[in-house]
Amino acid sequence: MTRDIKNHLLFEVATEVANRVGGIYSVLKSKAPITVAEYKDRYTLIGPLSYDSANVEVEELAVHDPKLKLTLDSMGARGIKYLYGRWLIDGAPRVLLFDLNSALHHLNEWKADLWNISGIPTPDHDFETNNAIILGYLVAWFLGELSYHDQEHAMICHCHEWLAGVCLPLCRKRQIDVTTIFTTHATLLGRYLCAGSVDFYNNLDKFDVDKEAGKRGIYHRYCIERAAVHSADVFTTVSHITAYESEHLLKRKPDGVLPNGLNVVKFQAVHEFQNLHAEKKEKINEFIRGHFYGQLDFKLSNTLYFFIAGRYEYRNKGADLFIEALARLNHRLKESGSKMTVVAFIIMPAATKSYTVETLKGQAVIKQLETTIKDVQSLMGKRLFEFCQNPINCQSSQKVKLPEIDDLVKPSDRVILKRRMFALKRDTLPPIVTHNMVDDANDPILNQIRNVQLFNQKADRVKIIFHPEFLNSNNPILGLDYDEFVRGCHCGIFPSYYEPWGYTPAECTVMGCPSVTTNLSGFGCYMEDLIENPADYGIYVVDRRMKSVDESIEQLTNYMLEFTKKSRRQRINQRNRVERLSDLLDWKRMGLEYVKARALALKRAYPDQFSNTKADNPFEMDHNIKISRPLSAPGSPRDRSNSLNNPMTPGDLGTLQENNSTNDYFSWNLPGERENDDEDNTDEDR
Ligand code: G6P
Ligand code: 1S3
Repeated sequence: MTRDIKNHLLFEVATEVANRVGGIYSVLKSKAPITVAEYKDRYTLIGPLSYDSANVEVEELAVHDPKLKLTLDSMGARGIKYLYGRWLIDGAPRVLLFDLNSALHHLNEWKADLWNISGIPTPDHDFETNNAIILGYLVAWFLGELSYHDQEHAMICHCHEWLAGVCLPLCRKRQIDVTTIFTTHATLLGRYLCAGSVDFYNNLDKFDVDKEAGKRGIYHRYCIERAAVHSADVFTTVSHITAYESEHLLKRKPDGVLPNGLNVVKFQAVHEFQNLHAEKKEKINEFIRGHFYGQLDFKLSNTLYFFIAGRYEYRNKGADLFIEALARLNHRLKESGSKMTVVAFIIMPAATKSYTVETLKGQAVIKQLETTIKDVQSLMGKRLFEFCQNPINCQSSQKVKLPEIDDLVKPSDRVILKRRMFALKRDTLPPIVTHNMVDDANDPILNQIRNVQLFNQKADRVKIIFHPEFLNSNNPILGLDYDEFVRGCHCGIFPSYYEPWGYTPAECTVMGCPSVTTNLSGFGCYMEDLIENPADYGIYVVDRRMKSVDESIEQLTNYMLEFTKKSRRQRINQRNRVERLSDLLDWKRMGLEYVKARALALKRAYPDQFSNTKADNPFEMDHNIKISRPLSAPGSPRDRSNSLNNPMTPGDLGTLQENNSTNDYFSWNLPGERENDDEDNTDEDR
């Protein structure tokens, strides 16, 4: 059958559509503007309907397209409930959310079918898998009906993660006329194995995958993931390192890499984001004054804020390495008599009961002191005014009397000031953790802090604050949203062991905050591939691949130590350089990889409509150019890539297995976009 491939329809399927859970939500949401710009209403995101989040994130729309209406009416007539609408985010993409409960009565029938067609077993008690099956069967039902009613357009179904992957073997088995893409954002086995204590990367080719999955009780999930991988027309992942992992654990070499981008909002002038740093740092300073009340014997102007943030996966996200390196840094700073203090924040949500009394008290006593000082200041101002305007104090130009301190600060003021200062006395050390933990004694982060004895002692040059909850601006002790907090900090430290991509250092980059990442994270590898020496641009890559654990910790310690030796001027310069890399992470650039994947999917389904020369493979490229060291007023990295015919994108570093023509399929620009608008890269040393 001949379908219109140029005006094809695109469906992206995921469980995090209009439903914030983790990284995939960020991918879909931040990518929406460029996908909608390319597809308009030919793009629809499909997922399960979560009433709580859909109520606030989705506006219902009437279904106007007659073929879509026929399809949905027919499903509706058989009891399937859904919400069709507009996701209220930038780009406002269309969404189709299925109420999984409305199809629950089909579950056993569909499980039996899945077993019959693919031999995938499904135990009763696994709620997540049950939902994945219902979603998969509903999507396959929808695509089957739609491709029957709409025989004009080609269709691409792009599924993210195993939870949204069940429809793929079904589409293949039922020979539904759609072409499919599967993207894995992490492998099931990879995540489980790394969280244990295996030497993962050196044994990737040796794992008995079925046995390992069975041992961890995830064999059925693994089967779904593997079936999705092998039935998709195009298989992709988010980084080269995860591509390598997928090849071994899922037994298919990915066709390409689709790295994650961000919606980069650039300021008109460089100094604006520098001002924001100073403004947000002052907010963190306020918190620190409260937290360290009575013991603030270090200068805030000589204090650096480091942080790690993310899901609480102690080993996978590198919290273990971070704490050990902080202990070594503390030792070195003390030994060298450094005047710098490092406050290290750990922002990882864990089960908690409430804020600790000591944490709340710290903020309260400092606020009281501040209020009292403001009151006394105002009284002193009035008294000073009265004193100066009184003619007795200025009888002639030779006889001018200026006020003594006692004329301005009265005994009652002294009493209240003394009371406030007494309230600042404390016998205890400033707390390590801001909350009462549900399981304090067994918490891995707290136990590691106990091991290395970083207890916020006076002599310590490294202080630790563990905030086991994500930040938000309504937080009573540290009232900042996460992005404001990042802007106020000096360096993000993300020494992950398992990190298919890693949004945290990427977010730091677009906000002009230097960061530490690793060569086991997709982001770190991407930066190493693209930039000759990422450290020059404030991206420090810890080698966790070729070095022993001890050597990696040493490298991280040295990076942090070097950072503490930088002057303010050097830190300002470095922030400018980091921020200049944000174009590399913009979806306007990263989105090209998605375009290539879709081109390949169409080509595999409709080969006759594409040319077939090797040079035309969209994931292959002739040039491999690295961004060189920054000059004191360097051009934007974009300058280099713009000199090429095609801008270099991450997939260009990989190889694909099949020929495809970039010219066949992608040549698009966002409306009103200029190619060459570098203007703000000149004032580094101002
Ligand atoms: C920004 C501000 C400067 C401030 C600096 C502090 O660049 O524009 O006015 O001096 O931040 O930087 P620091 O690294 O010491 O926090
Ligand atoms: C995954 O989420 P995670 O933090 O469990 O997907 C993210 C989006 O692709 C990715 O950035 C991250 O590395 C993966 O690990």
